[in-house]
Amino acid sequence: EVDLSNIATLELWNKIRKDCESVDTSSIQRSFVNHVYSTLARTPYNLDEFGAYQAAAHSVRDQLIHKWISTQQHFTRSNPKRVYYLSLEFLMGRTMQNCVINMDMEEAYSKALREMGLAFETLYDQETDAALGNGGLGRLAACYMDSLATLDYPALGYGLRYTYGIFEQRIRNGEDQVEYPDYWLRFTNPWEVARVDVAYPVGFYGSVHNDSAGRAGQPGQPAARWEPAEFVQAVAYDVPIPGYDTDTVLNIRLWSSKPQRQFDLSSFNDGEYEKSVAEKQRAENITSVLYPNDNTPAGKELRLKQQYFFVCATLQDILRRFSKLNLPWSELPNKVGIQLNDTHPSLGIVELQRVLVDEHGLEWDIAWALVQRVYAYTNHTVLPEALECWPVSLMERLLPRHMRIIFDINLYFLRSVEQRFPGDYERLRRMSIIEEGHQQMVRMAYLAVVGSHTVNGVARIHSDLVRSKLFRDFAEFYGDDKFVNITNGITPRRWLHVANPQLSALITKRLGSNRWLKDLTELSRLKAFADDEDFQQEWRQVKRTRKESLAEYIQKHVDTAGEGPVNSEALFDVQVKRIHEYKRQLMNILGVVHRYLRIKEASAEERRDIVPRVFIFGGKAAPGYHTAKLIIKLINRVKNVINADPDAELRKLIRVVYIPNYSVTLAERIIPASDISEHISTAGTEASGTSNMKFVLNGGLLIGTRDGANVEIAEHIGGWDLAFEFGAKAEEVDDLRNKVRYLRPEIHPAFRRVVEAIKSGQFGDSSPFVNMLDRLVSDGDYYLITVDFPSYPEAQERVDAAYKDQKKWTRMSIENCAGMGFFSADRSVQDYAKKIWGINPCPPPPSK
Ligand code: T68
Repeated sequence: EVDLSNIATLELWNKIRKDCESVDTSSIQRSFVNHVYSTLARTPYNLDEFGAYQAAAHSVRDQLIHKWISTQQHFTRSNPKRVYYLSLEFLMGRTMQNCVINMDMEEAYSKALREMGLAFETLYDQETDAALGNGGLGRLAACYMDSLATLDYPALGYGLRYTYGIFEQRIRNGEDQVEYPDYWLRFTNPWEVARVDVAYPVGFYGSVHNDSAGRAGQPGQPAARWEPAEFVQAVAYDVPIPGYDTDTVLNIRLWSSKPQRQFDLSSFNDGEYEKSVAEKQRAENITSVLYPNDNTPAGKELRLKQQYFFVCATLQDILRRFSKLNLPWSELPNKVGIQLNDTHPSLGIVELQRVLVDEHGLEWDIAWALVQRVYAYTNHTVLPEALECWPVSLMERLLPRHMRIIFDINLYFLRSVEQRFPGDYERLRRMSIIEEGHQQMVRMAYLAVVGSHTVNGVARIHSDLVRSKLFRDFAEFYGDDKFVNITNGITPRRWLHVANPQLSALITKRLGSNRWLKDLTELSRLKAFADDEDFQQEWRQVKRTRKESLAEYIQKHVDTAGEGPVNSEALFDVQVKRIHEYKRQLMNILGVVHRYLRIKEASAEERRDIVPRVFIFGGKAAPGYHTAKLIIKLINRVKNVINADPDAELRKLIRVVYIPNYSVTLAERIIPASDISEHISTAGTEASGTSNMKFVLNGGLLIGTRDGANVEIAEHIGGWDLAFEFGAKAEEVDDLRNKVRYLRPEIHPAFRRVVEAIKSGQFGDSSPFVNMLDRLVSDGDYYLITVDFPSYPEAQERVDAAYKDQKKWTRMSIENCAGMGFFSADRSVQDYAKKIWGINPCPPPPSK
């Protein structure tokens, strides 16, 4: 222990710390040089760009950690109610640039390093993405942490520190996805702080011992003792998250699994060396890899282990913090709010009940009332196949005590339902947390609903479906108030200021300040300039610059088989997102074929009228999702044929690009370069979408269905006149599905022609695709591609027409951007804070 009783000693500490926090030029230079020598053991003579990045990163990290410690101390002293955001995914992307911008140190670093012969900005590209997420759900968690920090909320993120993030995608033979491991920690990660001092045991398997009355798990006498058969350690790694223009730095705590002991000494001494090491392997397996499925549950034992490992460690951490306050348990919901990012962490509900009842001796009902007041659940999908269910048999083996608790939760719950609806057994069957069948299953979404005080969807249309369809019986039982909407949002710092500095600067110049970065509704003032000629020109110039830069990236990094550079004068049409049947990339590529066939047969005169287009695709398919991989193959086949068409004039009018390994960092390059982006899911299937917001914020227009957040985006920008809408409405979908399935309506000739062209072998051997295409025209068109197809090319024609009038197009682009204020993640987290968490900002005291 440091002896701080002497005032002089304390003052010395404070003075030195103040020095360390200084970010004047010479302090930055000192810190940088110090890291080059003592962290990296290098010198200016052997320092490459990556080394320079590492030294700079360590120097920035030092700054971050000071503010982070101050924030955490401030929270501890102020002791507000905190919210814990539990997510199995955080899709962070890169950190350094975001960090120096949020902390307002970019210029200082730039200047300091320039004097030393280094261009700070070029070092950003050396950083590997932290890609511990699949798609929208993981990126949403990252955006929310940025906003929570910016608004000084007392929040803490919890997640898993996977050794391997989302796989790296490469395209083999110019057409097929192959997956490579993403070993992102190869060169260590400067943005985390290993907390070997923060570790908890986590148990699995084993048996449950009845209490003395021999009625463990029985109503009225539920306490029992669980004796796990296997233990691992959860070790904390902390990731500091700086807010923008504030001293608040929040924390994301990621758990890594380690063995209880390095190896089993007794087997070691018995000469069983391999066995002694195997235990270490088994433990480390738990957080080894992120499951690469989006909108489909994995159903694997290891995934369930991950989920329990996560909530068990997290709750020990949260309850340890609470216990330091010496408050009665009744205070728990006044100090702790837990947000479940989908059902993935919903075992936390059961775990908290278990800890309260079995370990702290609370009565069942008292404990359960507390649990329900602590938890809230965000639903991200209504697709039935995407809802998590676990076999009771698996749960019983891995978590025997939890399984009994779930049965009890269900029993009490169904009794209360029966009281309201006596004798309605059909209702009990529908609402049971346990699904009966040849294999009993635990419905995690129902567990999450029953164990939470509030359930939210992520866009208005989605929340309506959650209330009226997915959880209809529950809304009837609990009342509508339990089900709320919080429309998703994105952080304008990363998605405009960092990703598109050119547009950010233009907006700031025109608005006269950068206040919009903290209050995005300020953008509405741009509307006044939508027709301003000078402004329009500058606006177009930014888009041109970004398109040229993307064209350059494609030329350098995407295998274009000698096709030459893409024409950055063409209209850039982008669809980048996870590949899924409901997102209908298949419809997009069929539309591309349709356009290609039309151009092929067009006369020279007709061709003069055609707007040149570059179709840009990107996205990963879950490795086990056959149809998604087939769609990637088809896109690439079509691409290869179109781009190699012997008709050079045609090639000027249409071009297809598949950008491999779509990621946060690639999104930051691609999104600012888009003229039009595609959000074309079957109405009622995309919960929200968040890239749609990113595209529009960057002045891109939308082509889309009335689905997810598209609906609200259209409202906020001033109606569907400012975007390109087509397709069936959500209310029509059920009926259309029945029609397609049973009555087989006439298939549109244009669609038939496209399918015939593919089947004829025009895009190579068609045998891999025949099944997929035949299903569409028989009874397998679940996502209604044949139904929406005729109106899709028609909407694309409206896009072309609008693009020809560049003044009109630019006005639309400006008005689109001006309407995006509502879609800031700042607004979303404020909604959560008010409607769900009941927490207030806890800003740091002004620094002396
Ligand atoms: C997405 N969901 C929604 N899931 O599809 C999207 N799933 O509409 C929405 O905007 C976004 O969430 C944010 O609310 C996902 O991204 C997953 O990635 C996922 C991961 C594991 C298991 C299931």
